[in-house]
Formats: sequence, structure tokens, C-alpha cells
Amino acid sequence: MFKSIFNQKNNQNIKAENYSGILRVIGDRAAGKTTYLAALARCSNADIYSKVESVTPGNQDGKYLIKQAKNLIEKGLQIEPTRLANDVLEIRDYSLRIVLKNSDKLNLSNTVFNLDISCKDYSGEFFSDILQEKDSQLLQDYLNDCFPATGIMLMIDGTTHRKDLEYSQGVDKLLVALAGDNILGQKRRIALVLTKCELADLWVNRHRPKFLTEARFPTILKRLESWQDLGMGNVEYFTTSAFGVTGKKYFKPNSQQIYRGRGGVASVLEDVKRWRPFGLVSPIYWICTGKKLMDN
Ligand SMILES: Nc1nc2c(ncn2[C@@H]2O[C@H](COP(=O)(O)OP(=O)(O)O)[C@@H](O)[C@H]2O)c(=O)[nH]1
Ligand SMILES: [Mg+2]
Repeated sequence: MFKSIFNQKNNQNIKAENYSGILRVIGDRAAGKTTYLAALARCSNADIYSKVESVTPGNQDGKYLIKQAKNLIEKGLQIEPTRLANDVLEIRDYSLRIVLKNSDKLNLSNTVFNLDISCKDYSGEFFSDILQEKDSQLLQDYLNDCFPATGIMLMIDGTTHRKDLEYSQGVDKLLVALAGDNILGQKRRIALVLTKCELADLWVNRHRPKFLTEARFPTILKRLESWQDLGMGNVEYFTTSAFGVTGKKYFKPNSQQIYRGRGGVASVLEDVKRWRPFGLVSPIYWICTGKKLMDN
């Protein structure tokens, strides 16, 4: 609906810019990877000032994400853990088209950005178990599967700072394994995404993702920065929340906690009517274009 109005009004001057990206989402169990993807697929819920015009699934797996959002998140339930596949070919490959509105408030240039992404969401074991093992065939298969990716989203539950050292070892292994350019001959982009940033201790610094990462995950940040300094690829930092906050002046996390421990936070969406995730598109936009998108 909104789309057609937008198109009619600006029909003459619309320029479309198309980008595409092959993404892999990596992170520990319960980092929030699948919930993030499902929230993204249901992005029509993003707030009215959002730059996102629409997100449409490009295949069955993309549709499955929308179903997960409708049947689980919106009913106040958790998404089921993603199981480790015995064969990399079994991993779901979500294909989505994200359409962004013109970001120029003065409407001088009417550009529509189309981001076509294909995105694989590995199970948490890939990160926590397999990356610790040596010479496993499955690990090798997974890494080979990562190789064509233009970008990797490394998702970390922002509350798991006690695991900084542990995670940095996994990150190390990954960086070593992925040395070299991707299939397009480009340097790979790694987006480090801190999840669950509607929670009070993360929320206050949501606009300073690098600062927040440095404060909470100094070892990981150091590893990534030296990888970048060596000219191996590019890294950028992001904060996100699949649930968001409610309230205009006094913000309140729109999540209800089920569990909190060293391994992170488990929660469900509290108020479905006021579901406003944030920071969903920024990392993807950066991976696809190399440019940063301000708040979405
Ligand atoms: N508070 C909060 N919890 C979240 C958020 N995203 C995911 N979760 C919760 O984190 C837990 C693990 O999420 P899941 O998507 O299954 O993680 P995955 O294993 O990385 O795919 C579940 O309890 C989710 O509901 C978020 O933005 N905020
Ligand atoms: Mg999952």
C-alpha cells in the first residue's frame, strides 16, 4: 500500500540502486541469530520513521522466517533452537529482498535501494563446539560454505561479556580459515552485531557500538581490528534488538526475561502491538554497500 503511494508520487524521478550480498550469520547458541532474521523478515513492523519500505521473501526458506515470526515471536513464544545439520547443504538459505526508502528528507533525489540477500543461519554449535575442534570434516565443510560469502555477521548476545576470551578464540579460528578474498575477489566484510540491546545496560550505548564492543568484548575487538589492520578485510560494529523498546520519553525494554546467566539472556516479546525492533538493516546495508546507514 505504502509502496504504491510512494511510487506514484515520485514516479518520474525514482532511481533504483541494486545491491546484493551473500551473508553468513555466525554466533554462539542463543545469541539471537534466528530471532533477528525472523524480525527482519517481518520488518513491516519497523517504526514509521524507518527507512525500510518492505522486506519480501525470495524463496521458501524466506517464507519460513515470516512464519516463525508470526507463529512464535508475535505469540510471545521463543523461536526453536537451530539444530546442527549433518550436511551443510541442509542448512536453510533465507533469501530476502529489502527495499529501502530514499533517505533524503528534502526529497531531492528519489532513490530506492534494493538489497537482495541470501543468508545462512548456522546453528550455535558451529561457533562454540566446532570451531574448537581440529580437523573435523564438518568444520571444513562449513568453512568452505562460508568462503563465497561477501559478508559475515558475527552475532553476540551483548550480555555475555564474560565470554569475551572464549569467543575471541572462535573468532581467531574463523579469521584464519577465511584468509583470502571472497568469490568476487573482494575483501570480506565482517559485521560484529551486539544483540538484545533493548536491555538497559546496553541500550544507553546503543549509538556507540564500537565503544560498547570495546568496553564489553575488548579481546574480540582487538582481534578484529588487527585482522583489518593487516588488510585482510573490513570490520564494522552494530547494535540491534529484535524486540525493541516501548515508550516515547521513558523507554522500557519490550521483552520479558525468562532466564539470565553467563550464557546470555532468554526472553520473549512482551507487547506485540508495540513491537519495534531496531538496528536490523544497518549491518546488512553495510555488508552490501560498504556504507553506513544511520538509524533504521
Ligand atoms: N531480550 C532479548 N532477547 C532476545 C532478542 N533476540 C533473541 N532473544 C532471545 O534469545 C534467545 C535465543 O534466541 P535465538 O534466536 O533462538 O538464538 P540463536 O540460537 O542464535 O538462533 C531466545 O530466548 C530469544 O527470544 C532480543 O533482541 N532481546
Ligand atoms: Mg537459531
